[in-house]
Order: sequence, then structure tokens, then C-alpha cells
Amino acid sequence: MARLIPAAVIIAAATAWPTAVHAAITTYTLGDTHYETLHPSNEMSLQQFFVTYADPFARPDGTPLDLIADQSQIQQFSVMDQPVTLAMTLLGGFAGYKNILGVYSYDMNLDPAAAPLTMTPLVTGNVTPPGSTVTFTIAAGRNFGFYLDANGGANSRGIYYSENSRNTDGSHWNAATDHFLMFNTNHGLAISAEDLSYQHGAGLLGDQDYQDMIGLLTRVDGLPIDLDVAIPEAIPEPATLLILTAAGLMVMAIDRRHPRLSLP
Ligand SMILES: [Ca+2]
Ligand SMILES: [Ca+2]
Repeated sequence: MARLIPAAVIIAAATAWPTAVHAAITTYTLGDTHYETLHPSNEMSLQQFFVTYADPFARPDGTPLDLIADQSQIQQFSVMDQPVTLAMTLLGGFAGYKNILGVYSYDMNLDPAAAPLTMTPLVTGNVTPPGSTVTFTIAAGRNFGFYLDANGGANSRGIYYSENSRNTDGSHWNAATDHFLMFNTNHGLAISAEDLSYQHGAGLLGDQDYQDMIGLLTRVDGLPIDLDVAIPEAIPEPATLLILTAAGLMVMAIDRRHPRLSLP
């Protein structure tokens, strides 16, 4: 009987099939090509932290991380077609401040310089126990990045953003201020932040050791952060099919012969 179905109905039926959509995160460097120097620390250096971690940090392929060459230059992320849930794990940090590490987002269709920012604190240094994980969801159509509120709260010493253009501490001298470094690793995207402002005399962000807050960003679905992976979308409800197609009733009849797909 199937071969007697008119061609027009077969086309309509295709509309009802599961369609591949992209729950994708796109990463942007925003033109950043500058590799920051990591200066020695009075405490544990970022390099020491990574190599002495219980399951040492390495590149995704297991070879040693190079904290200069492997700076990803990522400043900003975009969530495209579906909301994405992410997890931020506080790995550690070496700072006197109670630094707040948070995520900010804004409508990707607005001018980034003018778009209102939604600021969501995630973890606080010297308060949140290292190893703690916080999950958060970014809606489709939003850009997002990370911020560090240095000694956040009433005694804040300044807020720094992963998008360098939002950082004002070096702007007077036209200095690029990378307060965040991000590394693709065997555990996910490692994020490390510097909580001190740009000092014109030294040309550095304070001690510039980038180990004041160290976090790990992963996707709760287990996919790499910026892998463009198509996953099936649920079959539209019959009510939706009636709107989508003129041959709605026949599409519904065809649809019933196929099991619904469920999302993972
Ligand atoms: Ca950079
Ligand atoms: Ca520092």
C-alpha cells in the first residue's frame, strides 16, 4: 500500500521525521592571538597544580600540557539551537580574596557592548570546598562567558571578564588584559583566572600567576565543550504536525507506525 501514497504526502511525512539539530556550543577567540606569560608564584604555580593533581591534567591526547602554547584564546561561547547544561567544578585556587567565579550571558542578537548581562555566581574561593560542582543551563540564542568578582561582594576589588573588551583595568593604556586562560585538557576545559588588576609600571596583571581561581568546565551530556554534534530532536506532537503540513491527518497516521525517539 505504501507505494500508492501520493508524492505530496511523502514530502509531508518527511517533515514529521526526527530532524537533526545541534545542541552546539561555538567558541570565539574574538581576535585574541596574544599568549600570556605565567609568572612564578609564592604559592603553587598553575603548572605544579595541574601536574600534581590526583589525575594529572594533560592535553586531551594525554601528552603534557604546555601552559603557553596550549592557551586556547577562548574568550566567549555561543549556544546555538538548544539549551546546554554545563558543569563548573572548582578545582582550587590560591588567593587571599574570596573570589566569586560566575557565568554571564547575553542575547546574541544584541550589540554585545550594550546587551544586558545576566550574572550568575557559581563558586566562591575560600568558601566553596574544592571539588564542588555547580551545574547551570544556558538558553539557546545566548552568548556567555565567565567572570571573576575579585573578593566579590561588598568589598569587591573589581570584576574581570573572559571577554577582554569588558575589562577596563588596562584600557587607559590600551593593554589587553587576559584575566582568564582556558586550556583544552583530558578532563574538560580548564579555566584559570588572575584576580589582580593591570599595573602599568610592570605591564602585568599583578603577580600574573593565573592560579587565583582554577575551575573545570564540562558538559553534563559528556560531549566535548565545543564539539558540533547533532542529536535527534523529538518528533513533533500531532498538534504541531497539523500546523506544519496541509496533509496533517495522513502524516499522523504514518507517524503512529514509528516509535518515538527519546532524547538521551
Ligand atoms: Ca590571550
Ligand atoms: Ca594572582
